[in-house]
Amino acid sequence: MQKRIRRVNARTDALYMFKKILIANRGEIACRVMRACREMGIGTVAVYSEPDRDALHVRMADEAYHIGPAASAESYLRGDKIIDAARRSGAEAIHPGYGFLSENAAFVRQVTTAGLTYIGPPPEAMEAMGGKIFARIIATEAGVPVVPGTNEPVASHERAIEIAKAIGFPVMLKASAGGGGKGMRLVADEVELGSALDAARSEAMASFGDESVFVEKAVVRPRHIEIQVFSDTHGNHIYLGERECSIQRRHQKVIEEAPSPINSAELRQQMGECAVMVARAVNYVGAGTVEFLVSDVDRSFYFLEMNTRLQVEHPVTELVTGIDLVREQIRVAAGYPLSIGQEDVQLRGHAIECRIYAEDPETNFMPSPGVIKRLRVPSGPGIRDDGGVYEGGEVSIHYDPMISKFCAFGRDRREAIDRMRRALREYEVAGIKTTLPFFREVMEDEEFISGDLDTGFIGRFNERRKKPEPDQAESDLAALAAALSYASTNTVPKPAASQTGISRWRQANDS
Ligand code: MV4
Repeated sequence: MQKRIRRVNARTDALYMFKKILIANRGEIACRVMRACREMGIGTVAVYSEPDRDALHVRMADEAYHIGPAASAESYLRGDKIIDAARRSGAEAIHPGYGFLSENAAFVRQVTTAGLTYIGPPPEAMEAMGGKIFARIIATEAGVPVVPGTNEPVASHERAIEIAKAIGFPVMLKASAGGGGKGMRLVADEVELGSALDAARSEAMASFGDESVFVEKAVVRPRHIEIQVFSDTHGNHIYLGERECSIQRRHQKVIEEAPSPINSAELRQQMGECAVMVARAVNYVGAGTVEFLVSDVDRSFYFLEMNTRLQVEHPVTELVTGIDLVREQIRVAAGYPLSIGQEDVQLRGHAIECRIYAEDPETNFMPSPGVIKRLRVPSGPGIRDDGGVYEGGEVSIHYDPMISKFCAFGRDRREAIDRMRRALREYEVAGIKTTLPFFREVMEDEEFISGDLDTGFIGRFNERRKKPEPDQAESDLAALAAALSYASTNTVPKPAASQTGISRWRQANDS
């Protein structure tokens, strides 16, 4: 029986609370973290690159420090500059947000060596979950189901054929150092296996500098369902329900919801307890997400990976549990026990999130940077907009072109969809193209409304819209056109020699 968690109220507990936190990020997540700090009476420090000088997160912060030029490698990825800003500002803790340095164990060690508190998991937990094969081994040893396959890389065609025959086709080849689908190949039979293995290994080497590839049994028509876990420094580990994240485009989540439409209390408990076993196995601390593949055939589920950071889509979990995950992150980092126990977690209603981007759905989602000439964000019951922009502000071509994560909450999925439809019609952004029209169409789509989702949804939806994804070369040309048209009407700093608009955009979108 998990020991009862001592409930503490931040205002009465003798434990210390930070007075000032530096947010080592930008955009909507930096603004989101600052809102939690504000509610807790904690001072906020922003860091910004040159193009972000007038960004919303800089305006919101109590103080802001310039950390470098546009290139992330010279700014938001420069741990030394971020720590220097923390020292100069007197910040006692650093919140990494997501992306950038949020899963960089070396940065965590730099922060703690500098005498600061890192708001996130210990570096050892990050490292344990960073490698796909090692994560599989840990999950297996924790008694969590993983997809049948190998726990060591396969190097020869013969070995790959031997394994594939043992587990049965179709199989999935995956890069050990990879993620986000890079270096992944679905193989239907023995004839394709040799060439697929060569292709997967060369892509893995090109993407990650590590050509090792392992083999798994392919889960047919999988759903991507992930469990939010939370652990503190007192040995408490809980799960906060699941998120359905099967609607993805090029392995980037587009729409997320909580709970999953397959919403089974039994499946939730089974997956939640498995997720907690993984967290416990790596002595996790803080907010984490354990991803699973769920077979739409028999609801069997398999551990995919664990993300050792706060996720983009955390708002849908907050909406159905009523828990502020960033507030819990800050409290746990300051040494407080979790403010709730597993028996206190109750899910209520249904939440849907749309990731609204400055991209043009009519040109295969090419970036559409520029000045936001008009911005009207809807409100009303059950609406939440986690935005990082403002009217008159600019969406930079240098970073992920997210406008906001737009959520609708209802007593059930039907009400959440109705609310999202109404609100998306009211949402106005002028001066740049956005993915709003795409989401308005999805909310009318019968397959989406049915809730019978799997990772193939976007492909089928585009077919229905008669907008199949053109080949990469065509979309590269469109990206170049978008970048050039933007450059012709705006002063665009010369991109770093190593980066072009296309590769920057692709890095942001294909990671
Ligand atoms: C799989 C799979 C089917 N079977 N593994 C995609 C990236 C990485 N998260 C793992 N992925 C997959 N792994 C096996 N054994 C199908 C996918 C997959 C996928 C998974 C989750 C969300 C979207 C996806 C899109 C395509 C393929």
